Amino acid sequence: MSHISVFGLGAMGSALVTALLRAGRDVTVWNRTAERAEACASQGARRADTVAEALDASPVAVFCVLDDPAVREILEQVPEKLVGKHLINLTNGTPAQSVELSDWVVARGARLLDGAILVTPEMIGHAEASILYSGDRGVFETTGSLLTCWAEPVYLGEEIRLAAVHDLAFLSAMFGMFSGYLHAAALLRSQGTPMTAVTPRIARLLEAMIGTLPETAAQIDSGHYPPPTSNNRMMTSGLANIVAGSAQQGVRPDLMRPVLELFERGVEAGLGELDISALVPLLYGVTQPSTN
Ligand code: FVH
Repeated sequence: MSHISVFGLGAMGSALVTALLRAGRDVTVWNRTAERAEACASQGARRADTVAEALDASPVAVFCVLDDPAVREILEQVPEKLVGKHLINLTNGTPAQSVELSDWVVARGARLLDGAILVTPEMIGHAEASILYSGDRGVFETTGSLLTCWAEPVYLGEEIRLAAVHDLAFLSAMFGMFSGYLHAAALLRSQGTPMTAVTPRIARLLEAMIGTLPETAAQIDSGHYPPPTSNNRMMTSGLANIVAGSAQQGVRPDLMRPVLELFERGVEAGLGELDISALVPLLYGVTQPSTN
């Protein structure tokens, strides 16, 4: 399957096309704003004027657009063209949207592999990049040689929602780090400290904390929480100081208050002498996962 059509030529879609062209693939591209296809065309991709033309061009169609409703909007233009197609959706979405899209395309005779890209566009094609996949195993197996043009392909299983759940979880870890850093920046700037001066030290602290994650993961999985060196009660006190101290510096504590509330709930639940791993059960089971 050396022919492939790519829908969506934003930062990520364009990077996917460049990697395919470098690997010698025949690539047809379509983008809602047609002018954006020019850069890919100048690299050797064939430009399709319509969704139908792009779908006709290849047995495999890749989607990398803003969100899943946009994918659906594209496909709804030509549902009759989907019969027999292998679709790969690399668009960020929710687990329910993955299930809904899969049901919709399968009912129209196509097969769907869902993907979660774990890197930024400039890392596509590099050895350390990986993309997680779930859904139709046959699509994963028959398109394997093209998936490796982009990143290490990791197949999670046939349940279509798996890639979306992993995607959102990995992004949560990333946004948690970014939001902490943004709060730190506001606090330090309130005192006139340049971020460039302190960021190397912040990065060293974060790297040290990242080193503790495998141990935290083992505790979360086993539900066994050995006595920690840094307990939740002590950290609750520190978090309360962050919230109060930020307000004193004129900094909105909005990003940190929910973290303090979680730790306070943990202490109230009798988890004060344990490690952060013991707080995870307080975060789930609030509602049943939805099935569509
Ligand atoms: N860029 C990144 O760092 C991350 C890395 C991890 C994966 N994400 C996801 O990839 C999807 C695309 O992201 P992107 O970076 O390419 O996004 P943009 O550069 O903003 O391009 C958006 C493209 O989506 C098209 N589009 C938007 N709405 C529609 C629609 N209703 N119908 C058809 N196409 C639509 C847009 O078209 P246009 O504005 O040029 O006409 C762009 O092609 C995304 O899910 C990330 O979460 C990227």
